[in-house]
Amino acid sequence: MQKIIAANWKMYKTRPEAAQTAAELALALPDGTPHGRLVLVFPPFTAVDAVAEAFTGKKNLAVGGQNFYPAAQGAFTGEISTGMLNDAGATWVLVGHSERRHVFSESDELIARKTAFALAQGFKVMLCVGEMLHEREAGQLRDVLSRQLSTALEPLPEALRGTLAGRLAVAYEPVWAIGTGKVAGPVEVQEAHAALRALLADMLGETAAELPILYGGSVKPTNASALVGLDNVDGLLVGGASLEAQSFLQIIGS
Ligand code: G2H
Repeated sequence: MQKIIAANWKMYKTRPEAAQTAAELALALPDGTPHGRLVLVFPPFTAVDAVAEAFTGKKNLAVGGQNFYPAAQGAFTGEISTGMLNDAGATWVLVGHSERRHVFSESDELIARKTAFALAQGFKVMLCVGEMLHEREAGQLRDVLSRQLSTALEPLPEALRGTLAGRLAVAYEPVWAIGTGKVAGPVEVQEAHAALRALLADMLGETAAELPILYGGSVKPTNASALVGLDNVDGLLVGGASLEAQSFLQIIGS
């Protein structure tokens, strides 16, 4: 399975700043990526086209949208459609990021609609899941992951389920480790990733083995190698440490 190293630029970078960082990444990766990894960048909407342009013709570099509304078009002020993201050059979307769940109150039900809609529109989906600190401390890790995965994946029509290999990745991001500098330890990460793999197998059968499960939450150049070397860790989703090209390149090569 191809490992994925993804950058979530959140609400950082103007269009020129994003274009500059994307150009630095493209220049540093002229003949593909280390170990044939897929490198994804999720810029702010205003920079999706600029990053896509910088990545044109580059092997294993792709662009995604951080958010969208699950309708073709309509009176949804402030929202963006998958068609618009497609126009701008995006091929992936993030769904269920903890900041969408907790800052913008996105429900499991909306996340399920977004997952099905994006897949039906031909997008590749990175579905983010993860527990809050009080849930982990209450021993609810598996229940939370199970609820988040099953509400998003079980309603998928049979026709879509057969197409998920190469089109669905899961990112495990423990909420207590996001942007806090706290990284989940190897035992905690392996426990969660093994649980996710087993839950995916229950829901999707053999396809589960083909779905990358990424770790996200305070990934840095100094901890990336250890994280990506763990069982069932098939890549990394990186926020703060992806904003500088050199730092992200170190993580890509880790
Ligand atoms: C988690 C992560 C990227 P950071 O949100 O999605 O951000 O690496 O800054 O914790």
